[in-house]
Amino acid sequence: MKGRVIKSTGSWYLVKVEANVISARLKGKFKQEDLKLTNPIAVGDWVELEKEVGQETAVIKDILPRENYVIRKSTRKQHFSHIIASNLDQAILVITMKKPRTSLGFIDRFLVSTESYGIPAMLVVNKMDQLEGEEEAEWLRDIHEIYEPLGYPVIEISALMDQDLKSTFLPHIRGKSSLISGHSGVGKSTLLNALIPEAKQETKEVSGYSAKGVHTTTFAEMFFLPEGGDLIDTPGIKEFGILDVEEFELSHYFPEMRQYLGQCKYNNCTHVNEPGCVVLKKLDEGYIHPFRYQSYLNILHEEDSHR
Ligand SMILES: Nc1nc2c(ncn2[C@@H]2O[C@H](COP(=O)(O)OP(=O)(O)O)[C@@H](O)[C@H]2O)c(=O)[nH]1
Ligand SMILES: [Mg+2]
Ligand SMILES: [Zn+2]
Repeated sequence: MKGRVIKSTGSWYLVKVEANVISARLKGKFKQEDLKLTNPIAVGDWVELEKEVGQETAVIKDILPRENYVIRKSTRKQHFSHIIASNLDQAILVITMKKPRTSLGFIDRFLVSTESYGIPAMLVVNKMDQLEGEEEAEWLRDIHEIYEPLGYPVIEISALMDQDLKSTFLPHIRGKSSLISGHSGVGKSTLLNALIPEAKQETKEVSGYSAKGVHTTTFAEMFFLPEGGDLIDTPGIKEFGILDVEEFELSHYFPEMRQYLGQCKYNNCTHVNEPGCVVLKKLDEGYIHPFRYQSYLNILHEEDSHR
């Protein structure tokens, strides 16, 4: 039989097979794509399983090819990665203006990583009920002005009190498999509980100034929407890795630069200071947002230091 992994707890996996959830374990080793992985199976994987004789449990015999996946570089093993989730229709970043404030740089890293996996992304601004003052309004305006023209939807919600969650947010997630991420404290668990009462996720008050790191769980878990589709929560996961790229390829993951690629004088142009660079020209002309270009440079230099 075939099923989809909804939770991994180390050696046991919960697998949804039609309307049932079955505990399953792995037997044997699987050949994995080209990746060096610290975990063989991830939430979202479709697997082939077999009931164990005389038991409620099952054995996972095979993993079906992954349509896509999101990884994090392993902190323990060099050149190894940890698969966070797979077979996603989209990735949702929940962001907030304050408590905690999500920086544009963090948003850009998220979007570059989802671009590198080929997964569509959207931004959900939560805690709209707390937005006040001109500086905050400006942050929100920037978010809309920068990201919407690039093709990333931006929607505004108040997970804690939104009566309209079902009309504003649900249409974006119904029938899809969506990964939810964002800093700790932005309201991911609150949002899950509002949409899926059975999720019963623990929510944590954000206390103090930099309370970004209070984690309750560290395993990704899939929850099913009553209206169809699922949400995958990634508690404790700060950010994803970017798939390995050469320097001159990073701009492929910036939609506003992608359209000019191949037009620079040098075909391995990194758009930093090369003569005849079309990206730099478009930046000057105002077609590329300076904040985005700054993020591009930051990521270029960070990735460089990892080499
Ligand atoms: N004012 C306000 N507070 C919210 C909203 N959504 C979540 N919170 C609060 O923010 C805190 C962190 O929420 P939680 O769901 O635990 O965040 P998570 O770490 O992303 O899962 C909790 O105290 C929530 O009650 C919202 O829309 N408005
Ligand atoms: Mg949470
Ligand atoms: Zn260039």
